[in-house]
Amino acid sequence: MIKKYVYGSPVKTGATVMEIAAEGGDPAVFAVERGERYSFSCALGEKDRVYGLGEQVRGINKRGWKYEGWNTDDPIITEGRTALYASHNFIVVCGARTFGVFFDCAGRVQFDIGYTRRDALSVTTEDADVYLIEGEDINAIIHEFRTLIGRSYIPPRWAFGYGQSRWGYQSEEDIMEVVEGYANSDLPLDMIYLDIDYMERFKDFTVDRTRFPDLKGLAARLKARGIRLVPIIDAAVKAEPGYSVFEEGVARGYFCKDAAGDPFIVGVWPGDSALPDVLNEDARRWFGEQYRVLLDSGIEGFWNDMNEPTIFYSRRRLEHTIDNASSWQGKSLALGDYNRLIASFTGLQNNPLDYKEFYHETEQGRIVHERVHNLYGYYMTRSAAEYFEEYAPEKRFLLFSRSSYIGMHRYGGVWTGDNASWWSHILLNLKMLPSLNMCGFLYCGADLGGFGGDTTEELLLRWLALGVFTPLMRNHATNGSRLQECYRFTDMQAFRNVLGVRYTILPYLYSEFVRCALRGEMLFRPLAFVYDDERSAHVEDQLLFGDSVMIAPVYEENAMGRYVYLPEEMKLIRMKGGSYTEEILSCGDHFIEVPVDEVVFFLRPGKVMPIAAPADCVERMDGALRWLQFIQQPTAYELCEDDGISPIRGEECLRRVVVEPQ
Ligand code: MIG
Repeated sequence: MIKKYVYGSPVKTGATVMEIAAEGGDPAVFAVERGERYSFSCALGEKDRVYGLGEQVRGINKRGWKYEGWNTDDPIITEGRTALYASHNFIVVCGARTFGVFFDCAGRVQFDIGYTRRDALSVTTEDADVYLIEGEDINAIIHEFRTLIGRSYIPPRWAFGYGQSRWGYQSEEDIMEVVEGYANSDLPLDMIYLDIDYMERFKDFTVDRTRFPDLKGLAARLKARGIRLVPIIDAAVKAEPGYSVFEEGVARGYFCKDAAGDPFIVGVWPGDSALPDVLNEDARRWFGEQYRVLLDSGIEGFWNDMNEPTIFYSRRRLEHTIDNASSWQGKSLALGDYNRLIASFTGLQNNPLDYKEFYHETEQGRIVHERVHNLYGYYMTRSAAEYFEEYAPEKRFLLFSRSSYIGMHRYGGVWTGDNASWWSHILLNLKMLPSLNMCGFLYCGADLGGFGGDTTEELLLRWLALGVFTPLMRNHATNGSRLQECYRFTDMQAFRNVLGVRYTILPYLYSEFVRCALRGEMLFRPLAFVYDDERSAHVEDQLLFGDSVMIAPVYEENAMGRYVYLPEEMKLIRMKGGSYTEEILSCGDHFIEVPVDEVVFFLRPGKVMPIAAPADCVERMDGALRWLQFIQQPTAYELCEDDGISPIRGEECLRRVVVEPQ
């Protein structure tokens, strides 16, 4: 049951798809205070757990820390952070009383979940629609919430293959080197990503002709080999006379404007740039249409970046800062002055004051950016998705974004931004999966191998052994870091084994994904959502993956394996490429040895899992199925059978197959 409460006059965010009449009064679970902000608080019982918040730091159980809904580009992702690239303001309090609550507010939202006081929860918002969701148990509540926010995005089937990316591929030669590197080492590849270097001086929707003389030809040649090129699009458009996207946007008034009505100029990769006003319907349509030049070149997938939106500096603040700095010329600086001078420059990036200085022209009137900050990535991505639908209504496209807000899950997926080649980030990747799923984001993944810093062969292999389960499986790294394409390392057979598992389990991954999207279920669930025992309630490093499988990846360096808790008897599967061994393990704790060239997972009793033979790309899989099973009687499985490309409209694509015990 969902109840809606309205505080102030909130901006309509587009998060939900159901009209619900507002209740009077306040949600009974909270004490509500009205001041400059609204504050919602309640007690937390000793055993209460709190789930949700989608893309965030820390645990699956969010209790014990303070978090913020405020989309932020900051590539140092540590435990001390309170906000990442996305705001997913949905939580479920689970315990003596179990309820879900969604704070639909596009401005800053603060969550204090047992931080100030271990026994109290408090959330503060600006004007907001607040949805209280009650149900039989946590799964029912989440299902109800997913109905409220609408069906999740389903990418084409090829987007479930393995992809290689790197910031630094400069030219067609670089791309071909990667493609051949994978082919020569007999490693699979479905996607290769183009980062900002393919553009002409970082101008969106342009291609550098000297380094990529024939993008269309390249895309076609790669596609013939089963590989898709997936270019990046940045939020801001270079402010350059003669550049048609900029000139047209200015002429039509489609960029965000300052108080005087001029385009608000920010510095990002191309230098001075303007931000398309994606919250304005006409501007959004226009920005989406710009993707056409790349679609016409045969491109079928995109990743949208810098859409928090990131501001390295605003023109105005930079000028002011430079003036201020020059006023120190020839003077002696005391340490305090020196520190302030430095801070005036480092503080230019994503300065909160800049977000107060530009406006959106929306159907709901002119709105200062700060109030709708968290919607920018959502609407940038929506602009592309809505245009794709118009461009080729009979086709699904790959689309994912760095920044997001709930509601965007209907239009695209997410990657979780600039992680690092740290062991702790494998675990962080795992912990984010169920919370993202709760908020509707099913197509998601982290930069495998780590974005920042230098990876190692072992770290990459272990991370891939988690990545084989995540819908978006992409190896990506930053400029200047150690090269981390799989073929750069020594033990090729190990990489073949691990990547091969992805293709082997693909029929299962795809079927589970589509079913979860169609029915508003979670692909990754914490053990606590399925098992009632006290131990399961606290497991933070294992997950249910679909309905049949439990995963427990290794996330420590030089580990021989790891302890795994089995809440029930399960069948241990050790998989290398297309081959596997099985062993039944009893309920309880087990030390599982896991060599780096192997992927392990656990099949639940009464369950089956469709698998295939590995191939070098999704399109070349032969379609023959095998079944892993741990059953005593004939068991039904809902297999997704479609062409992998056409839009999925309903459950017709799911076919019930009965598997006989063997
Ligand atoms: O300021 O396009 O998160 O994946 O490689 C950095 C360059 C901009 C940030 C993205 C990352 C991408 C990088 N981008």
